[in-house]
Amino acid sequence: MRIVVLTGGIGGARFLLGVRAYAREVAAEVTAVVNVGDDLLLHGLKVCPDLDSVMYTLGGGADPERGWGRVGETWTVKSELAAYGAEPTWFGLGDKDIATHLVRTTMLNAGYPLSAVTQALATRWEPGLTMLPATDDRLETHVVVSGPDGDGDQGQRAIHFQEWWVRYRADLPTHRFVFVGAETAKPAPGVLEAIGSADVVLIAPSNPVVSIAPILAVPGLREAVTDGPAPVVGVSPVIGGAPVRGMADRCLAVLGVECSAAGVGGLYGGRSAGGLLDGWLVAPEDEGALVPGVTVRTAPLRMTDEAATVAMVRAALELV
Ligand code: GDP
Ligand code: FO1
Ligand code: CA
Repeated sequence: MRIVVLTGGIGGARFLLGVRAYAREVAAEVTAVVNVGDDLLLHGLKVCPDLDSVMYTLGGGADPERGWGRVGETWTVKSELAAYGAEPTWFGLGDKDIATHLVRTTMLNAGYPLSAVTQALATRWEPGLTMLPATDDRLETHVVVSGPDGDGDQGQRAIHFQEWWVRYRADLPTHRFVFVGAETAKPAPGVLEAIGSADVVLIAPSNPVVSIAPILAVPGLREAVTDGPAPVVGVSPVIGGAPVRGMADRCLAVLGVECSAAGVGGLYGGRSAGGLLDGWLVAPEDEGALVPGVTVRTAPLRMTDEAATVAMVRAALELV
């Protein structure tokens, strides 16, 4: 059996722990197609937050409380940069994490594509599944906001997703998201092949707006899923009208989509109506959520431990 998972960072990484455990039971192969829209260049280093969240989580090196970065992290470089007044000060790289970015950046500068670099980094972490960036090309989520830009200008401007998310905590008048570079991006090697030979495609309970949408914005990728042979099942990141963590509510508000399991299901849409989903798994709290043309079932959706997450994965797979 072949399972493909479209995923962002923390929520998707935790879900993948359950997918991997399930896959080991039934000898399935798992490919994770990971969002790169959050990626940024910082102090000359290429940082890939969602790829790293997945890699560290599956490799047992993630900080469980923060959800991003390394466990047992230290911050010497960050405080040294601050002593120089080096900007930005609102985004901190940990010392251990920096080693990942150094290796990645060196390989990228030597001409290796991100997918090859990701594979090389994974030989250390042994994630137990194939991690593929959605694309090797530059695809960055930017956010069109209005508000003071420091010069007192109140007009609209686009800022990098990380500045919106981390610096402003998504708390600015926000008009839309732009996936810069998406038009000319190509799926990374192996992505279309994995989707085309999958027995099932799972949409992780990741942020639909800034984790899953940028993956689907890569030309050809959405079509590979919607026109492919595999049934597609999504798992709701929203339980009882609120995201389990993070700011998906603010992201959905920008699109005018209700923050509910039905709202996110409707945003993905039913495959029969040009959308994505054959099945949509929601929490028992959201029983009765309807998505036209989609089979909706309930199961406990809190990823409190691996066993609970495996049960979620099983419920998702039983849906189709
Ligand atoms: P990010 O890229 O690091 O923001 O992580 P993702 O996009 O992969 O996942 C973020 C989403 O995970 C949020 O919208 C959360 O609501 C969701 N999430 C986190 N923990 C859980 C959980 O235990 N259950 C469910 N259903 N969703 C969760
Ligand atoms: N999130 C923060 O809130 N503050 C940070 O300083 C920060 C640094 C950081 C460094 C590396 C990394 O991989 C992730 C980091 N994150 C930080 C998390 C990350 O920016 C966001 O949570 C995700 O991109 C949203 O998916
Ligand atoms: Ca993300």
